[in-house]
Amino acid sequence: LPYPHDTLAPVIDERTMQIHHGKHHQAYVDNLNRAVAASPALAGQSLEALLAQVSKAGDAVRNNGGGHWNHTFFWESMTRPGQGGAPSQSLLAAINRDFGSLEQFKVAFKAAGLGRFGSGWSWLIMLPDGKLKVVSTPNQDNPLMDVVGERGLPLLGNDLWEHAYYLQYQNRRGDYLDA
Ligand code: MN3
Repeated sequence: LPYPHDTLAPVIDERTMQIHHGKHHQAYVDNLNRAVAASPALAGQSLEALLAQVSKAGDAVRNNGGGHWNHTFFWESMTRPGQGGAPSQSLLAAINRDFGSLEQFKVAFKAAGLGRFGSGWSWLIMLPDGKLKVVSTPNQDNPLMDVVGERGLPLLGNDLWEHAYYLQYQNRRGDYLDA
């Protein structure tokens, strides 16, 4: 974790971070290592290479490789409340072009999070043609995988699993997404 467990409070509380990073994310890492150790053909590849052809790698790599990539990206995307900056000029220009405004992007991103039934992730991705789009994936799938409907480069991702917010927000996923 690139910061102490209490860094994201009060948006994400310390206890959630301890369990989420120390237990959930750790389990994805441990299970991915087990899957790769059991299948020599998978060894020596980057995680991104595995995910790009995850349909051939099996469910253990899909679920746990996705889990490891998604959480690493999620931790690195966040910082202390109040210290996050505005989008860079080029990103903001692309957001304005494709969503109308930053506010309209936020509405779309929240709607994707609320619309995901069960567990999964919401994403802002860049499509191969450079256009930005909001999508959501089930479970630990992500837009780098060859099993998802719409592939693209993730620019932002949000964890929609209850373990990401339940201690602090209980059933109020919308409040978590707003925060
Ligand atoms: Mn999680």
